[in-house]
Parts: sequence; C-alpha cells; structure tokens
Amino acid sequence: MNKYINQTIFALSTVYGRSAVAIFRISGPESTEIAKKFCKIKKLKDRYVHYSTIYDQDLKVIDKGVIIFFKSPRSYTGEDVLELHVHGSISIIKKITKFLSSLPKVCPASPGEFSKRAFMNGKGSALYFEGINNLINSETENQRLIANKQIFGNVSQKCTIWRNNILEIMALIDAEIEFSEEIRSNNKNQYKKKLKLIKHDISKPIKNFKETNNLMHGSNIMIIGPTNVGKSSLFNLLVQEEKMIVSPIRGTTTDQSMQSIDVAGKKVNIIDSAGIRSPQNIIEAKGIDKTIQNIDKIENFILVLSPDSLDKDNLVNTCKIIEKIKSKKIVVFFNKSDLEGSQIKFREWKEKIPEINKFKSISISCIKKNMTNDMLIKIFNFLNSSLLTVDTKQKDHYFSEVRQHECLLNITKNLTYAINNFDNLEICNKYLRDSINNFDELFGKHNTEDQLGFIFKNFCIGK
Ligand SMILES: Nc1nc2c(ncn2[C@@H]2O[C@H](COP(=O)(O)OP(=O)(O)OP(=O)(O)O)[C@@H](O)[C@H]2O)c(=O)[nH]1
Ligand SMILES: [Mg+2]
Repeated sequence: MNKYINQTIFALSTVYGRSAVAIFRISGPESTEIAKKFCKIKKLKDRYVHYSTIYDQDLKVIDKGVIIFFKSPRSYTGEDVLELHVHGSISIIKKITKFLSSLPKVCPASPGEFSKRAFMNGKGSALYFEGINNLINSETENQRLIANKQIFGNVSQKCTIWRNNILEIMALIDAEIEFSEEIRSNNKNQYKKKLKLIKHDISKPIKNFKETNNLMHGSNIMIIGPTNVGKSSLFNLLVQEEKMIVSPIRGTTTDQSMQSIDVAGKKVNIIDSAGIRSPQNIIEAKGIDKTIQNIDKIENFILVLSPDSLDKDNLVNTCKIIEKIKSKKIVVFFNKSDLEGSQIKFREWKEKIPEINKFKSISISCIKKNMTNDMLIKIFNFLNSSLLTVDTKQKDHYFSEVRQHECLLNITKNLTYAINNFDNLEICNKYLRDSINNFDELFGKHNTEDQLGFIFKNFCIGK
C-alpha cells in the first residue's frame, strides 16, 4: 500500500440536496471503528445490509439507516469501506459531515480520491478510471457508449494485445541479436510487417480522436452573424430556455454565452455571440473582439442572416465573417422567414455573397407562435446531419481524452522509429521499449504523484 494507509476519507457520494436517500462513503482503517462505535453494530458482516441507528460523538441519535460494510480488498477502493445510507435531508447531510470531520484520523475526501486509492490498490488502470469518470459525467447516449467501452474491457483489452504483440517481437529480435550471426532478412521482414500492422491498428482510434473527444466533451457550435438577425433568439430556441436577452436594439448581446444540449444523442455546446458590426461603444468592441478571437478554437458555425438586415454594412461584415471561418464547418440559418418578402431577400443574400451557396442552409422563424414541434425537430435534424456528421456505429471511437491521445501519438512515433531502424536491431528494440513505456503511461503505471493528480483531479468528490 501507499502513504494513505493511516488516513480514512469520507464523502457524500450522492448529490447534495433534498432526496429520499443520501449515501456517505467512508474508506480506510477507521471504517470498522465508526460502524462499531457510532452505529453500534457488534458483529460487522461483510457485504451485509445492516439496519441501524447512527449516533454522534455524544451518542445522540443522528438518523437511522442502512449500513453496508465492504471488507478490504473486496471494495471499490480496495480498503475497508463503509456506506451509510441515510435520509436525504440537508440537515442530516450537514450533521453527518460535521460529525465525521470531527473524528480523529478521518478527513473529507478530495475529488477523485476514492478512485485514486482504488487505482493505487490495483483495482484498474488509468484508462478504466477515466472511463468511470466519463460514465458519471455522461448525459448523452454516445457519451455512455464510449464510457462503457472504456470501462468494460474493449479499450484496455486492445491496448494489452498491442503491448503484448510488441513485447513478443522485442523478445524475438533479442533472440536474433543474441544468437544469429546474420539476421535472416525473412524474419526481419516478418517482424516489420507485424509492427506495421499494429501501427495501422492504432492509427484508426488516433484518426477518430477528435470526433470521440467531441462526442464525449461536446462539439462547439458558435452562432455568428450581423446584429439583430436573431442569433440570441435562435440560441434560446435551441437551448429551450429564455437564457439570452432578445431585443430589436442592435448590439444587445455583448458577451458570449454557452450552454450544452443534446442533439440526437450527441453533446453540443451552443455559443451565442455578439453581432458583428463596427462597434458603437467599448463594451461592444470587447464583445466583438472576443468573438473574433474565439473563432480559431471553434470547428462549427451557424451563420444567421435575416431579410431585414440586408444592407451595405452587413454585407461587408458578413463577407468578413465568412472569410474568417471559411475553412470550418458552416451552415446558414435564414431567420425571420415570417417577414414579408423574406424569400426574395434570402435569394438576394445569396446573389450578393455567392459564397453562401456553398453552405447548407435552412429557412426558419424564431417567433414562438410560428414554432411547431415539427419545425424544431427539423432544425435539430438539420444540425445533426450537416454539422455533426459522425458515424457513431463505428467501432473505433474509444479514446476520448487528450492524455490518452498523446500516449497513442508517442507509441506511433516510437513504432515508426523502430520500423525505420531495422538495420540496427539494438536501436530498433530501444524504440520498441520506449513504446512499451508509452503504453504503461497510458495505463497509468509508474506515473508520478503529479501525473496521477492530473488524471484524478477532474473526478467528482465521492468517486
Ligand atoms: N419577425 C421576426 N422577428 C424575429 C425573429 N427572430 C428574432 N426576431 C426579432 O429580432 C430582434 C433581434 O433578435 P435577437 O435575437 O436579439 O438578435 P441578435 O442577432 O441576437 O442581435 P444582437 O445581440 O444585437 O446581435 C428581436 O426583436 C427579435 O424578437 C423571427 O424569426 N421573426
Ligand atoms: Mg444577441
């Protein structure tokens, strides 16, 4: 075990707030003491549902609930773990938190500390725990599916197979170096071929990384366009909430606002932005600057245009916007289709800026009374098919984290060096050894305290 051995941690593992049940999780050597002393359980049975009163230090009743004890090592963390299932009232949660904090050798857990302890106790690889964290954070079906692959085998299994195959080739090369005077070129070619195959296999999830990362953490879509075209109205429509102020005054939105939504099982972060024009004041100037600066970081754009905004200034501004984002994915929303003569104006937009014809477009009206359920479905389907084109049935969507991606890139780099150095088998094997180290890093083996902190810091408290 590690330096944690003497410390017992606890956390509320359910959401803070009013609910039927709240669960506290306690992990470490004090767990048994707490069960015996403060739940008065004389015979603490492993994995057994005890129904018992919970007392504080003065042996005053806090609540009555279900107590479950998981004896080390058969617990989530691998340590003795005690779960207190109590009534989910805020006062009870506060009382138990205060009471547990007051006990010697017991302290509140930091984010991800339960999982970190589990990892230290060999309960799974870093990949596995990243999957657990992703599953807890998942909101959409695709996030759940990717997290499941990360947890239930596929990912670790794949990496283990790749790693073992490389180890096998290393052993064969070692034998060649050791025993034969002249390496048979036949063998060499065979090893080379096998390494190329592994590299090819790894290249598939690498290629899909951006998409997998987007599916897991959300694709960013920025709503952009001239002022007063209905960008904020569209934003409110998509997030189904009156989040942004909408008004006929140009330059109403001065800052960016983001909200996550689910589009056909894919997480999408919708961003509203300040309308592009010559700024009228310092606040608006800052907002427009912010939009322009963030353009580089965004992949997908909804360009909103309206019939009543077709004037000389807006034509110039729209051309500037298109010039800036033309290498990205763009769709055009012709808004305010309810206005008279709107279709003629939309055609005029296309004639004046022929570039617009290159993008897929949809004609809509954000006026509430015009918005039917069918129209809303049509808008979401349009967004899904034109901006979020990911074939989620593909099997190679499983590495979603930047850390994982970096390890895979290093593995490929070292495999390439190894393949290119078959003339000198010692050098070749050195690169293969480096690739094995990259795999170990991917699994979290030999990682320093800092590196582990990086992996677990984004976990929620209580996991
Ligand atoms: N007729 C009509 N009016 C709309 C429609 N969508 C929005 N509007 C109106 O257009 C005006 C501007 O709407 P906003 O959503 O604030 O426009 P914006 O592009 O966010 O404007 P800025 O934040 O100033 O850049 C408001 O008065 C809206 O009620 C629509 O589909 N039809
Ligand atoms: Mg706005």
